[in-house]
Amino acid sequence: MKFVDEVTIEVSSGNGGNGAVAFRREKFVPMGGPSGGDGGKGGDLVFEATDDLTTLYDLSFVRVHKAENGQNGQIKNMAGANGKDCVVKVPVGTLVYDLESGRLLVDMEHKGQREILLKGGRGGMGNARFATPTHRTPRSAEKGEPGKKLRLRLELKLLADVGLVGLPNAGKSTFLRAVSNARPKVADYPFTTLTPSLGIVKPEGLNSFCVADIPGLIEGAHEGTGLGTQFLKHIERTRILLHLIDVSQLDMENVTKNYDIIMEELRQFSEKLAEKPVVVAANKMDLPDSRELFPDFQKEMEARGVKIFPISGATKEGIDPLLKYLSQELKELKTPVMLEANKDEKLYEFIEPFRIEELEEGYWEVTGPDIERLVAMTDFANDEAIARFRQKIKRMGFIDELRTLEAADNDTISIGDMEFEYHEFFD
Ligand SMILES: Nc1nc2c(ncn2[C@@H]2O[C@H](COP(=O)(O)OP(=O)(O)OP(=O)(O)O)[C@@H](O)[C@H]2O)c(=O)[nH]1
Ligand SMILES: [Mg+2]
Repeated sequence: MKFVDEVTIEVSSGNGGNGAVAFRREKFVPMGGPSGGDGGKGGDLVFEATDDLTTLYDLSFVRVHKAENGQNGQIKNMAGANGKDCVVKVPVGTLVYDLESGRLLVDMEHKGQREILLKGGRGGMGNARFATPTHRTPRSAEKGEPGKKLRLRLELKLLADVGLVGLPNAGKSTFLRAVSNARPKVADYPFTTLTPSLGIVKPEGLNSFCVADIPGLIEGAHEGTGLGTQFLKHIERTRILLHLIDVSQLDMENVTKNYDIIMEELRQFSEKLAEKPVVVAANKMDLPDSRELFPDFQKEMEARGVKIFPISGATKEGIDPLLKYLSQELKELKTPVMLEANKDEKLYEFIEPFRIEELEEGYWEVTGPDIERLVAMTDFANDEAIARFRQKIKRMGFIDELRTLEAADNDTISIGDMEFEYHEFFD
């Protein structure tokens, strides 16, 4: 059974710290050598797949995740501290999409898988790095590289953790409504439920999990009686079966017989299903007849080594201990096999050369991560930094490209947040 749990979040990596401009102070020397340290690296934005989570429920509360910025460089050649990474934990089976383009970025398919989604900005170099034999007192440093930001859509294709089985009218849909956000139809006649539905259960302080409600089963279902077993395939990949039994209208003999009927139908359908851990919930315990019958039924089930809980989907009594038990059992069981993600789509990458486009006569827009980063990291209030900037863009082949495109002296060149006139790249 496919079920899509979805959430939109915003993530960013940390900015790199700025490089420092500083000079050594020595006795009787007013200005010693340059000693500005490098800025620290910004923290990475990392995704980690864990099987401690089975839904995206927890992620719907914290929508913004940001790694720490690197600290600025310091005097005395001290580098700024690196920013801490931000690790976003997601359930195994989470698909990470870029919200804007809709592209699949990463498929978090293995437990423990870690992916750096956004790299932190590089720290700017301090002025100590720019000293050369002919230029001993550089007065400029590099600014830190800005972190990156993305809006993501997370999609979890999961299988239900718990499958509800039982006779028609046992109260399966009522139970699902009582414990989750799902709203399946409930009515006092058999075969009310005709299609499966799923709900996410979030017991307080415990891991959330997913429960599937399917149509009721009756004797002979494996031969097609009632709605047959066509819906059992939906719970074949669940991890625990919760067998609901209405104990309000039966005597001891019939209640165990009903239990056996369902178990036999499951076995007839598949060995795999029959091998799953089964928990029994004696339902409708709010009714007096149920309370009378329960102690004997409990003994019988326990004698067979079956875990049993008295509950009422109507009044919700007894539900908390059951959910707690299921949540803990699920934590110990292996992760189910997840659905295959669409492997054809390309994974995320940040490799594009710069692109120059003449938006209108004399106005050029330049895009590309390398060149935008260079602009962001240059301190344009500083002549030395500007000189370095000019050298670098020349080496990138950027000036040649503009020349080929026949940019004119007073044309405007827009890069990132800055606008230049073409001649400024030279004089
Ligand atoms: N008193 C009492 N009635 C309940 C309880 N749970 C369910 N019922 C009633 O039992 C009837 C059947 O409930 P459903 O939840 O539709 O049962 P179901 O197992 O989903 O039935 P199908 O979908 O037909 O297989 C409804 O009239 C419910 O109101 C309970 O805990 N106590
Ligand atoms: Mg139902």
